[in-house]
Amino acid sequence: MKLTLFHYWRSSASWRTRWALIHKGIPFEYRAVDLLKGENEAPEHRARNPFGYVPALEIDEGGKRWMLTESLAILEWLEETHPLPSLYPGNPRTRAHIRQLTETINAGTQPLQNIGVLERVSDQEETRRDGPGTSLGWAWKLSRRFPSPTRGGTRSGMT
Ligand SMILES: N[C@@H](CCC(=O)N[C@@H](CS)C(=O)NCC(=O)O)C(=O)O
Repeated sequence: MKLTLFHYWRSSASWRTRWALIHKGIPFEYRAVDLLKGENEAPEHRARNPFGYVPALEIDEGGKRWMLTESLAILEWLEETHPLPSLYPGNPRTRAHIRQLTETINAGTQPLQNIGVLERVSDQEETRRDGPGTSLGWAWKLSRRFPSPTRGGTRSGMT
């Protein structure tokens, strides 16, 4: 089996897949997709992932190639195909907390920092231009715009 990871060095979603591959000692090739140059919008990357996101893992099983996207799906596939060393130490309660944290980051925080989101929603020219460099500050502001059922209807859950 040959694995090729399409990634970007500043991408947190890419980072967790690189970490898992290295933690498990699985050989793979890197192929950089420069998000700041818009290489993720190119047709060849859209063919790998129609959303134009990284990471994307190409899996070549004896000439039969398929793509897997979504970093958490990649982690789960790696865990099932290469169980040791596990990504999830401890007991079921500890593992549940690890999954809780990953979900908080993956679904609740990271999407607000995406270049595409920043370009569309920011009312600050600097934020639109510098995107990831100012994204945490912008994510904070954005999170305060939306009501949250868990915080008395005044803030989002991430604050
Ligand atoms: N839920 C996806 C998120 C992937 C994602 O948002 N990747 C970002 C980099 S961390 C990206 O490719 N952004 C490009 C853009 O916003 O145009 C995953 O976990 O793989």
